[in-house]
Formats: sequence, C-alpha cells, structure tokens
Amino acid sequence: MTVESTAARTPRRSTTSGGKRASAKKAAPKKSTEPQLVQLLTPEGKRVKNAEYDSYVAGITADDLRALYRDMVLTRRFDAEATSLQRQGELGLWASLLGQEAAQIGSGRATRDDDYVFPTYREHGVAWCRGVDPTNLLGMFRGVNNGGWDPNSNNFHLYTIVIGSQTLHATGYAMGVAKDGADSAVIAYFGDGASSQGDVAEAFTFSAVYNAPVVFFCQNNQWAISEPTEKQTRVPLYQRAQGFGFPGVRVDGNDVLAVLAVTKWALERARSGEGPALIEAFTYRMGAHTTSDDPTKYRNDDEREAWEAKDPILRLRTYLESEGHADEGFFAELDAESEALGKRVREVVRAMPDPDLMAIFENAYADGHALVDEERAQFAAYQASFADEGGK
Ligand SMILES: Cc1ncc(C[n+]2csc(CCOP(=O)(O)OP(=O)(O)O)c2C)c(N)n1
Repeated sequence: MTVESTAARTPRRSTTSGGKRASAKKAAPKKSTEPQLVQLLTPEGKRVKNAEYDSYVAGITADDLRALYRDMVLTRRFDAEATSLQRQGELGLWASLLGQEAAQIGSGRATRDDDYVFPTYREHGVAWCRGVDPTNLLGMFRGVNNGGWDPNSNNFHLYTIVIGSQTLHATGYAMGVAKDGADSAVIAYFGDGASSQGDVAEAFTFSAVYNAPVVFFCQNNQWAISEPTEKQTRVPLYQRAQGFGFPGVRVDGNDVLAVLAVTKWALERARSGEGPALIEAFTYRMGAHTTSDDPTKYRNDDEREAWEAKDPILRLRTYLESEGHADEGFFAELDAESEALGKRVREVVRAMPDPDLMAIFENAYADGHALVDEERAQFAAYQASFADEGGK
C-alpha cells in the first residue's frame, strides 16, 4: 500500500498466551513512519509496474510521452533563459525550477481546464501546462507589473510569495466549488519549508472538515533556502495527512509518469466528493533558491551530483529511446524549438515597457476604495512636485 489509511491505528500489543511479552527476537513491526515512494520510471529509464497507479496512465500513447518530454525540455530552456536574463540585469530576481520539471509537468498535465491552480512562485512548468505564456511570468521579476496574467483566463492564480498562504486560498476556493455543486477540483502548490507554516495546518484542517475538493501538492525539494527538510519535520511529510484525516502519498517527483498518475488519482477523488489529499513530490532543487542565493554556502556537491543521476528529463529520454518512441529527428526539432523559445523570451523581456507609476493603485479593490483614492491623489501630487523643478 502506498496510500496511508486514514483510520486511526490501534496499537497492537504483542503478547504470548500467558500474557507475557513476546520474545524480543521477533521481527519488529513495520514502523508507520517508514517512507514509501510511488515510482513508474526508474532513474535508469525502466518502466516498473505499480498495481495502484498504473491504471491512471494506462492509455498513455507514444505521442503523449513525447509531449511530456517536450514540455519538460521547453520549460527547462525557458528557466535557463530567465536565469541568464537576471544575470544580465534584465530581471531583478529569478526563482529557478531546475530539477523540478517532472513534478510540475506531471501534476500540471493531470489538471483539467476547469480545475483551479494556486501556485507559489516557482511553478513555471505548471504555468506552461495551464497555457500561460512564459513571457507573462517575467514582468513581476523585472519589476514592471504585479503579476502579469489574468488568473481567471487559465484558472491559474497569480504567484504567491507569502509562504503557504495560497493553501488557505485554495481551500476556501475549493469549499466554494463544492457549494456550487461543480465537479472540478483545486490544486495548491507549496514547498517543504511552507509545510511548517500555520496557514498550511489550518488549510489541512478546514479542507478535511469541509471535505473540500483540494489537492495539496508539496514539492519537497529538500531545501527551504538554507534549511534542510529535517528541520521542518520528524516524519516524512506525506504522513502528516493521516493526522488530519485524509490520505497522503509520496511520489518520485523526478518521474513524470508517476507524478501524472498520482495527481490524476488525487484530482479524480477530489472531484468525486472524496475530499482532500496530500501529495509529496520527492525531488531536488538543483539550482539556487533564487538568483540572490548561493547554495555552495550550505550544501555540498555530492548531494547535487547524486540527484543529477535522477534527472527527470534524462530518464524519460532514455525510456523514449529504448522503446523506439522518439528518433533523432524529434530531438533535433525540439532543440530548434528550444532555441526559438529562448530568443523570443529575450526579445519580449527587453521590450517590456516601464510601467505607469500610477498603475500601482489599480486592482487593489474591484470597485475602488476611498483610502486608495486618497493615496493615489497624494502620490500624484508628489510626482507633480518634481515638475516644478523641471522634472528633475
Ligand atoms: C510567510 C513568509 N515567511 C518567510 C518568507 C521568506 N521565504 C521566502 S522563500 C522561503 C523558503 C521557502 O521554502 P519552501 O517552502 O521549501 O519552497 P522552495 O522555495 O524550496 O520551493 C522563505 C522562508 C516568505 N516569503 N513568507
């Protein structure tokens, strides 16, 4: 079993017929804290069977597999371009997803158009799956807008920097979906560090009690800036769900097929009224936390090298090649497409206009607010005061 039972475990006392404790030589009972991992593709690119989750990817075709590969490659290319643009001074900051492509593409492709997604600030791959143009993700990181896309156009909420808060937004939204009688689901992304936030515990409690159709998708990338996961939890994160009364699953976050299958399972049960689930995608942040961080200060190269061997893109490529699902022509075409994407991103970012300074007052309230009007007037007067000095 990979899904933790939600029923409370009755501690079984091991006794002999005479009421004495059984011999200490007997095998110790399996600890409930022992981590399990759902995997369908090994790091070597071999397909392994899984009785519980195979059915969720049973109909997958060679075309679908190539499409997943393409998604991951283009997302990585876009991410590399954004990192370079930050280094060239074109962006103020960038949070790279390097290494987390399978977790994001697998889960993003499991969502339906009518599902609603609440990301954190690193979900560039999920945004891609939702149809948000990658260049729209960059305005906020360049400092020229406060978001860059209309959340309701793709059911993809704006990036949220306040760690964990979006799990509550997602829960409230999911409670609304249930009240509307809709059969769609909600998915909230967050990190291992965010799991320590009170907001996340509150979201778990409310979603369980109200049986809200929400999937909590935790990308455990092992680090919360410089804090390792062992500083966040004494048990594997997915096991926390049990205490709140819903199932939790740990999936190999570098295995796009397994992530797709597990997320489909969780979204389907949410849509059919079975309530929340927690997915812990076990993965690794290959790059820095953001471009302002230097990971060499707090982690060693061995760890990174060990995770490099589990690269999500390489393992799917090996599988595609070994099954004869993709030829050299496919990879060459994709290389060209990647380069074209990088070029487009560069051009669009450099051409982004500086914002009208008054735009900061827009979108604070749907119908406006007297206080915001006052602040807008004050700021306009402040700006006008420079005009007296010849605009200097
Ligand atoms: C409420 C809050 N506290 C602190 C921060 C500063 N902060 C930004 S990112 C981060 C670490 C988040 O780590 P994790 O949740 O594991 O996500 P990751 O960045 O690894 O994807 C912190 C503490 C914040 N943005 N919001």
